[in-house]
Amino acid sequence: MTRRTILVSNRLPVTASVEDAVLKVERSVGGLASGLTGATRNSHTVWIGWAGPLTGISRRQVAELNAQLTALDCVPVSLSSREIREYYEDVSNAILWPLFHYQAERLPPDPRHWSTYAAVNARFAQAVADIWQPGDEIWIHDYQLLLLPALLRRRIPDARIGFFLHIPFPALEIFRILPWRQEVLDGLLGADLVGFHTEGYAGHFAAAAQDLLGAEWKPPYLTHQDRDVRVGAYPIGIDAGRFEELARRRGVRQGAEALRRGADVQVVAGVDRLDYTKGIPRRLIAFERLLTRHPELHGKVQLVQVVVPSRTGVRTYREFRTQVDAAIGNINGAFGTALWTPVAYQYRSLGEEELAALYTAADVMLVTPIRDGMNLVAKEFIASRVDDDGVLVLSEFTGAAAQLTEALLVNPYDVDGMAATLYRALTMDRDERKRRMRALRGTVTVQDATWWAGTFLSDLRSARRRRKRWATASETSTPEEVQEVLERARSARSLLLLLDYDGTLVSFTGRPDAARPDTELLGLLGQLAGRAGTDVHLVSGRSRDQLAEWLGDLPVALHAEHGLWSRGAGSDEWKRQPAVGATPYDELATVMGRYAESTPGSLVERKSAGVAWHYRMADAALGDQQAERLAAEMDDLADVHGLDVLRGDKVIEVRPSGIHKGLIVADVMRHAVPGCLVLALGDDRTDEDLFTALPPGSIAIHVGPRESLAPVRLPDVATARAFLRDLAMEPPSA
Ligand code: GDG
Repeated sequence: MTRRTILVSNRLPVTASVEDAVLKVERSVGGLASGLTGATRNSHTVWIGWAGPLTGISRRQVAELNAQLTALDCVPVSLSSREIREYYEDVSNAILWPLFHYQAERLPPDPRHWSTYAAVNARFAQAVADIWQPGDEIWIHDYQLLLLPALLRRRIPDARIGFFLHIPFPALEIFRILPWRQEVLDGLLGADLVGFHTEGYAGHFAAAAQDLLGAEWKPPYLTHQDRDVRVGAYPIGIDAGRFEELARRRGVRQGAEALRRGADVQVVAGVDRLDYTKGIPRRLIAFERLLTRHPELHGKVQLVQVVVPSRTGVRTYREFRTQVDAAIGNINGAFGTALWTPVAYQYRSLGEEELAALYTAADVMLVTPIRDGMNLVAKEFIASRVDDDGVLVLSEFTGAAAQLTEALLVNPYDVDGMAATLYRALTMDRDERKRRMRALRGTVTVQDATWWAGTFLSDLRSARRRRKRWATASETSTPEEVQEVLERARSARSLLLLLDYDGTLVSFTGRPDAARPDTELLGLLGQLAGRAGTDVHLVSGRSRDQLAEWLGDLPVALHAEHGLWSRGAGSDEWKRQPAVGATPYDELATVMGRYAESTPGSLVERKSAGVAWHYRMADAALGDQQAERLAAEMDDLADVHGLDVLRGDKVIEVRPSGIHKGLIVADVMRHAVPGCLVLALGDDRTDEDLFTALPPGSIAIHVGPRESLAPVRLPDVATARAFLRDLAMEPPSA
């Protein structure tokens, strides 16, 4: 089965048009689409989203559109015009967009239509759930779908869900303004991985989740309501190769020449969607100030400002256009001559060659948003500069500023400073321009779209997941609490002890076969087994042979390989749990073998119903990193073969589904004295299965510092042994 990546975004990456009554549908190329082509080579991509407004489309053409979309692996979500108005324009673009860009004063006085936003998110959840199959990963995009991760988590608890926010995540004091802040956080925390462009945004999100939900933040994981959510920075990249290729085309070079109109005029370029976040008015004032301060530049410099129409349905955007038009008119009116227009203004979308021509013609690229998630224009300009020339003036309030440190960074609110920096850019010497541009090109061509999508998906696949609900780690139990449990156990007529071995009775050693029981332990187990009315069971992940060799002479029952095999006290005969499937040994051993080779100190252990990779002896950081990767790779195999992937203490074990330590409890209880007290001791996640399966009234004791369901907690192996020694001994007579 090929893995599928299901991408979900408000808009499908298609451009549909009806020309001369003929319907045309094309998949658009862009950062996301092209990045994914590179990153998902081994998986199949399906895209879910809205196909866009298609006014004038006939009923027959709708059917045709759907057929064409299917052929492009696109699944349309249909939205009514009311839904588009309320979910897309009113909530997404008129509330979330300004607030997340720190424009709180632009919020409507009475923010409304959250219910439509939630309903549309639910519709997207339905569309995803309809096509999701086990093994598929889901990658959700952007602020229109903030509730979708949790909605999907509820429907498909096992799905791997990633979310990426393309706009900034604001600082806590701004985010708190949102009336639906709680819903947004809950919504995002349904994902396994939440990605942002910068560490700054990721930190803001983590701060909000801590402050408003009480989540716990141990980078890179946020833990809330027993779920771990990985949070990180994944700066989006562009298809740099495409812009390099465009820049080399003859038509583009000619276009650039035409724009420059000879070497005498320096071109300053601005390319933006018409949006108040892009900083156009302040940029215009800065340009005007440059002309005022430097009359020698009159006739020698031209700002080519392309403004791409955007969100024409939102009132503030229409008003904003009027403002920009007027500002440009004023500059041209004040400074222009019959031969020179200071600002060449184009309110339209350019073709890709025209855009590339402008990027290559520009002496200076002005990218000065007052806030911008990343800003791709800055990166596209750099990628187009195959001549290693041109200066980028970049606002420090863009996500790109965190990455493109060789640009001339400006504070767009400091208009004087911006004018001075623009002057510096226009007069910068060639060596400095080239040095800076080469460094910028290094970043943009390496951290491109494929790198971005690849890093995100790889982290999504290896994000930590918990299988069950875990109680939060707390302090160890008080001496009084321990004493109370001890008394209960002592006074029970019959006692059934279920004891884990490694980490509970013996401390961990580098090699698994070095944890042989010492004489003290053998004596202690013998004493416990000899205690009146007491049955002792050892429940371990180890092999039958090892348990038999080490503990086979004791009158205790043994349960090997997490309960797959059991033998009674004093018996030599192992019984296998019925109904446990086969293991694809070779496939598992081959994959683990690769990790063993690339992780010095780690080793592969083949068990009778599984394979384990141990990395206790490996370098800790490398081992943990490799373990995450291996576990993710194993998760994929697990879906195909019906296997369980167990993340133990410095071990990843894979075995057929359905084997866990809890399995033995029912069996053991069938043969136990009715009414006996069950006392279980364990230290790792595999023991949590045992604790969960215990009959009511049992005592679960957790050993060590980890989180656990067990209400009683002992700090370490020594204390656990001391507890058992106290139990084995008769209480001193008063
Ligand atoms: C959001 C975030 C984040 C522009 N004019 C023309 C044209 N464009 C293309 C550019 C660029 C894209 O539009 C604009 O991307 P930005 O990144 O600048 O801005 P947003 O649209 O606001 O995008 C932003 C981005 O998501 C990705 O995560 O960087 O921060 O706001 O690709 O080339 N393309 C053509 N003609 C034009 O006239 N063909």
